[in-house]
Order: sequence, then C-alpha cells, then structure tokens
Amino acid sequence: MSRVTPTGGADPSAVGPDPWLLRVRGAVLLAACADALGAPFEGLAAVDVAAVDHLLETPPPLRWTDDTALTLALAEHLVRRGGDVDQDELASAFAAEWAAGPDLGYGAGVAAQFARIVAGESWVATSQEAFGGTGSYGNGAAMRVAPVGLLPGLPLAEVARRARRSAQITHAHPLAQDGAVAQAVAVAVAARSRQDTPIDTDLFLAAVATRLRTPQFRSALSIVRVLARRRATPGQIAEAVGNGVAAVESVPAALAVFLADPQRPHDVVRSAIQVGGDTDTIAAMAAAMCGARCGEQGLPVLWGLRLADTRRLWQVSSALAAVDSDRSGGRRPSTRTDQH
Ligand code: F2R
Ligand code: MG
Ligand code: MG
Repeated sequence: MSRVTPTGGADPSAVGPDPWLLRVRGAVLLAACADALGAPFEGLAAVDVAAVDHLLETPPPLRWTDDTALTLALAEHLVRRGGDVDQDELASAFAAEWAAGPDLGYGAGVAAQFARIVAGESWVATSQEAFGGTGSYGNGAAMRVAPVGLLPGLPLAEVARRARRSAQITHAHPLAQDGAVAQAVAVAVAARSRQDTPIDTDLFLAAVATRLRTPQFRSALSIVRVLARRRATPGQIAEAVGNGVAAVESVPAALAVFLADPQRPHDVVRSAIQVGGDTDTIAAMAAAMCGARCGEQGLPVLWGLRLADTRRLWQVSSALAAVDSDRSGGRRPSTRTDQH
C-alpha cells in the first residue's frame, strides 16, 4: 500500500514489493546459490559434512552450472512468450544457451542433442533418438523447470501441461517428464503456500502426484511421504529414494529434503548437498521449492553477496513475476491462501 507524502503525492519508496516477486526472486536466487554450492560435491557417494559447512560459510564466489543456465533460458523464453511454451523456439533457446557456455557441466546426452539442434536438426528427432531410442530419463528437464511453477496465477493443471511440454524437447522418457511435472507443481504449490502455516505434506504431495503419469514416480512419492513425516536424515533419503541423475531418484530426494524442513533455506541446501550423488541438482531443486515458499527474505545474505553473474537472474525474476498469465490461461495468484 502506498503512503501519501507531505506534498500530497504517493511516496513510491513506501510501496512494498510485490509478494509474488519476492517468491520468484527467492526461488530463482536460492536455486542458483544451491546449484553453485552443490557443484563441487557432484558425483560423490558420501559427502563430508565439514567440507560442506566450510563451503557454505567461506567467501569464494558461487558459480552456477548447467542447471541455472537452462533455468534462465526457460525463464526468458516464458517472458518472451507471455508464459506459453513454444517448443521449437525453446529448443533453439536451450541449444543457444549450451553453445554460449558448453563447459558448465552438461550431461553428455543432452549436450549431444544440443549440438545436433545447433546444426539444424529437429528436437523431435534428437529427443526421441537419445540413448538408443529410449529417450533421456535424466533430471535435466526437472532441474530447469522452476520458472513454469512461478508464472503468476497459472492453474496447477496448466503448470503441469507446460512443464511436460518444456521437458519433451530433450527428455522423451516418461520418467524424466514426470520429474519435470513434479518439480514445477511442487514449486507452484510452495509459492502459493501461507508462510505462517505449516505445509500439509499429504495435500502437497497429492497435488503433485495427481499430475503424474507413471506408477513408478507415484510410488516414489509415497516413499517421500513417509520420509517427510519422519523428518528423515539426508542419508536415509538417499537410501530410500536414491540420489542419482535419474529424475525418478533426484526429484523425490529434493522433495523429501524440502518437506522435512521447509522453513529454513540454509538447512535445506545443506541437507540436500549431504544427500550426495547429484548434489548440485538435488540442492537446486529443493532450493527452488524452499525459495518459492520463504521468498527473497529467506536468502542467506552471504550467499546473495557471493553469487556470481546475478544480472540475468534479477532481470528475469522481475519479468517473470510480471507475466500476464491471463493471456495464456492463468489468473493472478493469491499468496495468502493455500492452493493445493
Ligand atoms: N552432467 C552432469 N554432471 C556430470 C559431471 C559434470 C562435471 N562436474 C563437469 O563439470 O564436467 N550434471 C548435469 O547433468 C544432469 C542433468 O542431465 P540431463 O540434462 O538430464 O542430461 P542427459 O545427458 O540426458 O542425462 C544425464 C545422464 O543420465 C544417464 N541417462 C539418462 N537417460 C538414460 C538412458 N535412457 N539410458 C541410460 N542412461 C541414461 C546418462 O548417464 C546421462 O549422461 C544434472 O546433474 C546436471 O547438473
Ligand atoms: Mg549442474
Ligand atoms: Mg547435477
């Protein structure tokens, strides 16, 4: 609400930030920090807690990886298209993002797909032909999808539909697509959650599960439900659902970490890295959920200061929060009520 100045005009400095913008910034910035913090541990089966704590608290710059690069590409695409997913245009945007920085730790399969798209091939062929025709079941479509869940006012069914369309470009495997749907819907529900009310784990997971197509992914979510209720440790989470690059392992792992302690961004990122395995990606996905719930105000100050290459992150957050989803099937959200 604006305040009236002594001269009778509205004082723009007294206008509080848009609550949705704070949620979007929280998700985008915390996920980028988590990607960078998790990257040095990626691929380690067991992570040394002291080494994690050292990295969380020391000054070196935080440099993000492919997870954030493709998140930016997707977010900028959504802004350009008013929230819609144009698969041909998005395929070109992903491939151009890869070509501009191919050394950011991309998966070998997806990098080969992007090289073929840059050379003029259709994403329809490159996606379906990956891994001998089974398509990628990696978590690359899930790790980049958070912006779909941050579109203002989009109904959850539409969040799921657009997430799946964004995934199909590189990940033809149904489990990878379910991973993207699960992550996008989880971010959307977290962004609509009341900050002063605990998350109802059952309702949260039901909102996610109902949009999935594979029994295997739904059964992984039923394990997440048990893990979240028990506030499982990172080791227990890795043991129960896995921590690998497959979407059906790493997305449930991120959900379990977030739901075990959804109020504390620092601890969510720390726990996600301790899960081991695909640490940058599990941390980035859990952080996107947590940042969407807690908002920019939850971002640890030191991480915000250390984060490198922030200009695109800030710009796209503002633009994403201002997308007029009404034009593409949404309505302005309320951040004051739960919308499971
Ligand atoms: N690629 C990595 N990390 C590897 C090491 C990086 C190192 N730190 C460095 O700097 O070089 N991380 C990134 O990749 C993951 C996302 O992967 P995405 O985008 O899904 O790629 P891809 O290539 O499609 O799949 C990844 C791997 O999964 C296995 N795989 C997938 N589908 C398969 C199938 N149908 N059959 C057999 N294997 C399949 C393969 O091993 C793929 O290489 C994120 O972790 C991101 O951070
Ligand atoms: Mg990465
Ligand atoms: Mg990774």
